[in-house]
Amino acid sequence: MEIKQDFVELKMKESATIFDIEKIRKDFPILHQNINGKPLVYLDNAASTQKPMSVINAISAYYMTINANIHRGIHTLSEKATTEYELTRATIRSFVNAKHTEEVIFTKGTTEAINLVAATYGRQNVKKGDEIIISALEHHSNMVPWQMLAGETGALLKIIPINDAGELIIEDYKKLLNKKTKLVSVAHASNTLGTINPIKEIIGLAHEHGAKVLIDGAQAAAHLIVDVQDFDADFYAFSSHKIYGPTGVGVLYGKKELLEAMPPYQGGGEMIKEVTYEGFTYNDLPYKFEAGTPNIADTIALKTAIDYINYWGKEAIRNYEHEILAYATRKLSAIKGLRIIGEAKEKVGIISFVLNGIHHQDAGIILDHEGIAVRTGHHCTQPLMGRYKISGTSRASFALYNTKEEVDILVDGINKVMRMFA
Ligand code: 7TS
Repeated sequence: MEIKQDFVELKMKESATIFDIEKIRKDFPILHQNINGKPLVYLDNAASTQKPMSVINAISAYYMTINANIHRGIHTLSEKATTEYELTRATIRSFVNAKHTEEVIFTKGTTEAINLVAATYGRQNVKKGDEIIISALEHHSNMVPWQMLAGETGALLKIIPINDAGELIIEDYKKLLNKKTKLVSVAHASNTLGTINPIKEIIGLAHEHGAKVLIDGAQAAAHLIVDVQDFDADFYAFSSHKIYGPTGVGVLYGKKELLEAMPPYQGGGEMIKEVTYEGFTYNDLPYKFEAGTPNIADTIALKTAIDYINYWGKEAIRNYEHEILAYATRKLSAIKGLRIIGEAKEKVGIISFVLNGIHHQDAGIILDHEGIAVRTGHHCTQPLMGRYKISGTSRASFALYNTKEEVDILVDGINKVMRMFA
């Protein structure tokens, strides 16, 4: 409650004064430590973000005060846990602007959310000769489930190509669409290139052909405004651990009429209405898709993570991260022998780069010696590496707590790598 009041007051002021980077950094205890004798510079946020103290506290508060199984017990603790758990669902409804709370399904993460759609909607609706469209920049999580479905059903998987900057070629996408297209599944933002895809246009075009669209929002949910009704997305998936929340929780948004028509994903407790020795009937949404005891503590703490994002405001976060991205792009571009992979006009705070004649793994190890955490490798986008004829990249990815000073440390680190291999 206090935070909400603060937020309203802060909202009145200009965004520069709202976005208090000193205070934000203090909220993340993990940032204040030395790694290999150097202050930690954490630039692997696309893999997983760090957690503010409020989220860490929410997890222990749950176990210390209300731990009990949900939706089952009549006793007080069970009721309290259920209320808190369902409060996260309601918070997510508003976070993504879904029309109905029961359109929010909890999963383990983005990966499970996509697999759920492929295994239920996919198996029910995709037949031999049908077509599924994904893009060239998808994470393996938004590629392999569709390859599996295509293999199982005899459907054809088509790929939207990208230009050298890493942007989807929409004219080519239009040519891939036809009345056999059943599903289109693309990332809101690329984890390797940072490209923000024009998802509203992509969805609109698919709908003209009667196809449904899943948006993989793993790299967008913490950084961009998500409005599933405005996008007209049929499905939207994201992971808690990439939006300052705990690991082990994800979200699948789906349009109510689609979710209602889909068969359940897994069988077990909670997803049933009635069971006899002969069979069962499904429970209502959203429980139909939530068999078994879920990750209660972390789901409850996810609400705190969303409160944290809302406190600072998505727009302020986007503006700040954009400034860091622009600064880092300028600084890294000036390094001789460094090539940025992914130069789309619209990007989230992700910069992949290769260094002339230096393996990304060697670069990563030396940067780690300097206390700098970057991700190296193919970033679960192996086909995309093939598209650029490289084996991998080093990737710096930014979150709301990163600073220009940290970018300067990264630049010094890269210069050191270059000197060592000169
Ligand atoms: N989709 C995208 C676009 C992603 O970036 C990731 C994870 C996933 C799906 C899978 O999410 P999960 O939470 O289910 O694992 N991306 C990364 C990354 O870029 N580095 O580590 C994980």
